[in-house]
Amino acid sequence: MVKLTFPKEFLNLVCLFLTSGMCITNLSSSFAQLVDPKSYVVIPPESSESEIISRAAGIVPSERQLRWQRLELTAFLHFGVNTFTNREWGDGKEDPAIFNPSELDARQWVRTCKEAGFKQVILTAKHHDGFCLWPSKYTEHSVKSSPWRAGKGDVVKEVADACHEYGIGFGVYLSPWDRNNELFGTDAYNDYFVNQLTELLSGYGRVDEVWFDGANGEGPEGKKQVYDFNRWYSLIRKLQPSAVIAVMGPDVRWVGTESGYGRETEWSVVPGDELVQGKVAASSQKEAGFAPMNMMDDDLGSRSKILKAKSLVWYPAEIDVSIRPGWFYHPEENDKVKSPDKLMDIYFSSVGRNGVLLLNIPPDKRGLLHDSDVKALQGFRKSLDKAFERNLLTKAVVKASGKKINVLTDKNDATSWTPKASAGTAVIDIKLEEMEEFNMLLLQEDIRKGQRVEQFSLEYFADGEWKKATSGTTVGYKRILRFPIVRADRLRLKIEASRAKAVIAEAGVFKLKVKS
Ligand code: FUL
Repeated sequence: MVKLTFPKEFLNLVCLFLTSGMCITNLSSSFAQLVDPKSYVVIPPESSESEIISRAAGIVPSERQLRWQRLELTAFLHFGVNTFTNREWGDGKEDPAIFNPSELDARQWVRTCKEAGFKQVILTAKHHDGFCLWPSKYTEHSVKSSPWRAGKGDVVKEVADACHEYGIGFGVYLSPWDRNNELFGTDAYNDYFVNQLTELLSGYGRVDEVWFDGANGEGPEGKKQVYDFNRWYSLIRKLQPSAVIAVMGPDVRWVGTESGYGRETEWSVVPGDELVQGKVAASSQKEAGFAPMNMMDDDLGSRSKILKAKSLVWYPAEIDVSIRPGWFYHPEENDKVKSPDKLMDIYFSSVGRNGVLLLNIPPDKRGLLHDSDVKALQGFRKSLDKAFERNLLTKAVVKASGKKINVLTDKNDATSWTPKASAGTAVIDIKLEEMEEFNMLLLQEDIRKGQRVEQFSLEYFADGEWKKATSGTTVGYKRILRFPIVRADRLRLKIEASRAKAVIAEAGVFKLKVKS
């Protein structure tokens, strides 16, 4: 059973500002360093519902959050001593001699991910076992004590170089929990951790994401570690200012499940107390036996939730899931790799629900992505391209209040349409070139203006009347809805409720081939 500790300093820091009622412009520079002022607002006591809603509608992502959201597909690479012991969690007692991949090729990992459409890769530089995939100066428990490349190898460097060569983002997972290091459970461990972070963030070029998980177990003799999160965050902002800090961090929120299925209603603007890291730790994986967790509240940011909040923050959801049952490679799972159809379903339920997908593809003992995983990724890419091949709106006449709108199909999420009337509601009329069958709707808000849409629907005209094809609540960066196939040439897209004027960047209607 893993005991959890709470990062008190960060919690105190957040609480100080959340409860102080301070106006955002008065925030101290240390807090502003963590959370961009335009991504956070304190709600003055006695605010009316409409004041709170309008403040919520005005919160926008930081530049680093916007870049991250636009990636849509990111990949996780779990690799380390567990790959060689066939375990999910190592105990830190592994002999480094077991780490000896015979054909390690980080370019194959990165190329495969890139060809499948993944825009960023995150490597487990150190998992809970404490074994470092780079030759850290601060421990002997690393690749330098292994026979691999005669102790001269550096997996972090090979992956970072490959990402930079192929032009995709690079991120590191550094486990705060360390079952090898004897300092764990003492103040000196925070220095050790800072030293390791410094190596990773200054020796490998640009780093785009730093991922801290919520697991925090016991150290030697039951010692508990109080993590100095605040110091770590400041260091990351200093050394890699454009990197997002995810999960136990202020930029990216763990969605709350490892199943790959996000919420139907997913707000990126949530109460500030979602930033309190103890909450994340409490719902994180607590034992090595891997079982997908499901600890999701219904929704975090709808009116009923934000009307009670003392502050609001842009804190978007990342959805992590493994392509296999486990996070690390196990040969007996080669026939349990998720199929392209399953990956498509996950895509629709993560990227299509205002999230970023973080799909884990673990390299095998050779140091290569296994053929079963490569094939699944290739099939996924093919299905994805096919699904979005033909947007029926591209050749349609799309109008609102009698005026043509052209920006919704320009494949540019930085151009947008907004209704003239100040009310949140709007109707977009669509006339297709000819009668068509369709079963999928895609919508995108221009989140640089905030997340606003609360209710929308798509209707089609058939048998002399308007009928509902589908409806939903939130849109956010991207929303995709599948529905039973219908046939029509007239459609209308209704924005039925919005926190302020909707700002729609993209829209699409497609026919998705569904296997019978
Ligand atoms: C969890 C870890 O305990 C798992 O091993 C895995 O790394 C997952 C992504 O995060 O907290």
